Amino acid sequence: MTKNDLDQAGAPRQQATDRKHTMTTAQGGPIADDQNSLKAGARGPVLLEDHVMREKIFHFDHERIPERVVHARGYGVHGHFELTEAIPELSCADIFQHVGKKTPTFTRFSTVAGNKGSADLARDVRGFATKFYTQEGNWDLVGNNIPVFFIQDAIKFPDLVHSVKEAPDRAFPQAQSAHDNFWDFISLSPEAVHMTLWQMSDRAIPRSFRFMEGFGVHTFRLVNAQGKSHYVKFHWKPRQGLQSVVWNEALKINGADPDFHRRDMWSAIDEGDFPQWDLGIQVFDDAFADAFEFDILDATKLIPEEQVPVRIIGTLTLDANVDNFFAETEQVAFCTQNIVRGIDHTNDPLLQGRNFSYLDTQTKRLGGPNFTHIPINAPKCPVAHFQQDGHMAMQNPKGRANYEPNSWGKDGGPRENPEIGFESFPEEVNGTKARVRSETFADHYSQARQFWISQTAVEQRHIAAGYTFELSKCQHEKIRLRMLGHLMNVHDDLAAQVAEGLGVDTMPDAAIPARAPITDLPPSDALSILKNGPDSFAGRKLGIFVSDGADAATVTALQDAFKKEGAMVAIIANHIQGAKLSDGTLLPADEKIDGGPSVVFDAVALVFSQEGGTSLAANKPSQDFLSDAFAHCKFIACTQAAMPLLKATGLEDKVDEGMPQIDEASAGDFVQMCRTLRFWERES
Ligand code: HDE
Repeated sequence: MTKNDLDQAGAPRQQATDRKHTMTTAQGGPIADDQNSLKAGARGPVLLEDHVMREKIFHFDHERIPERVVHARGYGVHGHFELTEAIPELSCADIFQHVGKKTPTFTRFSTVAGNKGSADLARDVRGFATKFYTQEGNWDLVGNNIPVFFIQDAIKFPDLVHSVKEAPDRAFPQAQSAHDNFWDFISLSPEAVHMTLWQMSDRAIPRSFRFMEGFGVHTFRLVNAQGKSHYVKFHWKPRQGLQSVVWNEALKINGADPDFHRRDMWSAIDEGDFPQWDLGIQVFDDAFADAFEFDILDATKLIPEEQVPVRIIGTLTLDANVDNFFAETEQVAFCTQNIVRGIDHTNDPLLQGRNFSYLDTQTKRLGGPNFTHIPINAPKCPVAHFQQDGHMAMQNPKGRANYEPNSWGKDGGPRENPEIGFESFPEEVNGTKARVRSETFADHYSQARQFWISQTAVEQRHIAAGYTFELSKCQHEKIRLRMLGHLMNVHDDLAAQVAEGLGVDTMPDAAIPARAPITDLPPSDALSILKNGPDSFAGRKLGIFVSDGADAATVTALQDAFKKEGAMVAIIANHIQGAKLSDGTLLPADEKIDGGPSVVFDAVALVFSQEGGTSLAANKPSQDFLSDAFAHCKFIACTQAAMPLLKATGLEDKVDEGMPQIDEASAGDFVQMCRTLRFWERES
């Protein structure tokens, strides 16, 4: 380093040697010194004249834009949608016409309640919003990972969100629903009961964005070229299969890696393991809608797949991370009213309210009406209109005409086009103007019960435990009991388990239902996570905990077998520099044991030498690693030398079939075992 590379105080300067790499001001002026402000004398006052420093700090001061009111914490990824089955008979939308057609997309996953910096594993609904840049304009499918919603009418949305977010006086709790305000509101809003069963299930703590479903939630319309309409519900089915974590694991992941979900998505895409979802449609007509037990405009209800099968018509592949988080993920502006010809809205009062809210909120967040000029929001098809000016306008009409009709002929700018222009489905509408809720929305418990009876025993236990945990965080008994009164209308077993969990001896009165629940709806396998798991370990992560002297052949065999399966493998050791294996090689570690707890892996292997195993047994993080993996029903492969650690953790007599002995020869068997993801038998 020459003297020229250091500033007066000895700090290193990195200097450009050509114009291309030269740092400039926002006005493009090259900057000579980015280390020091302009002063009157070396120890003198800083001068107001310093335009370089002032501009830099001014811009920094304005870096923040309002975070989203809900769904503030999110993660966006580029991709494309490919049509695998054309549906011109149902919709004239451009993207649905030709098999093989690829449409670029941008998808943002999110939690709902937490602020922008909150932890990923909050118990919460996940947003699943996709912008399709179609040739006939942008279509935004702004959905969630749960197919129903808490409320039926948009006018209640601010109340719902206020109740779940931090209380105005104390500004906590944030990013969680386990508190009085939330359950107070919910227990006074019976329409929300069905959604809370989903929210208390492991659906609300997904293992990864890659392993969850997505749903458009509302009933939409598909309209074909002849103007014929069908109703439709949209589904995203992950090709990776469904998977969630367990609650105790979620709590610990939030501490170990609050960025768990975004890191997972980033790493998978970075490594070329592109997640895929099939787009499915449930299509039905007025006859079905009239015969269906519930109102198809009620967003607190779903249509069981057994009643209307999901037809797969295309695949979404997420294949590129963003270049800049702010420019893309933060500035992307999803709007439910962004629809294209061939897709239309219905009268779902929640959807109608959303169609106002999203445009309104983008104007506030992004500062003006020209947010469609930002590249991530700009359509990738021709855009022509007479909208002009406003904050940060990038594209204004050219030429003299900025109105229509005009008599300037070809120079007169764009004209309407009835041939390809958007047409609303001409639904007949009449009625008395009134603030009412349709009586067909009055059933609040039947589908909640159907959801409950569709779950495996493991999942039912988790749901009851979810309610127990959350309601135990409510300090007011009346709220706990009021909620219990609703659960009694869902299912006796659920109510009994939660009552036991809360320590309630005398059951409260059941809530009075607005309409008597239907108690004989059949179970639906599609509603269970565990019945829809993957059949491989691909996309999952194995943690191999190695000690010094560990058998190199076993480690290599595990690495090879799991990589062949399409899984990720991480090495954990007592030191981040790595462990010296039996063959004398140094295997670098991805994590030091203290920072690589088993909760961030799907399965683990303990590959120790005799000496290494004895010394690690006394180490608290190693004990936690094993005892958590055991408690969370993970598959745990152990070398014989892991016995001292099992002993230290109190597990020596509890070794079960989910804890096989591992050596070079059995690595393949361990992969096979891990395909079922967890050894649930341990839990029961
Ligand atoms: Fe949203 N919702 N929402 N929502 N929502 C927003 O829009 C709103 C609802 C959903 O990654 C906001 O840009 C109202 C249902 C997702 O950028 C806001 C109502 C579903 C995202 C808004 C609902 C959703 C949002 C906040 C009741 C599932 C994140 C910032 C009528 C189908 C999109 C923003 C992203 C975001 C309003 C209900 C999904 C305030 C009024 C139901 C995935 O406009």
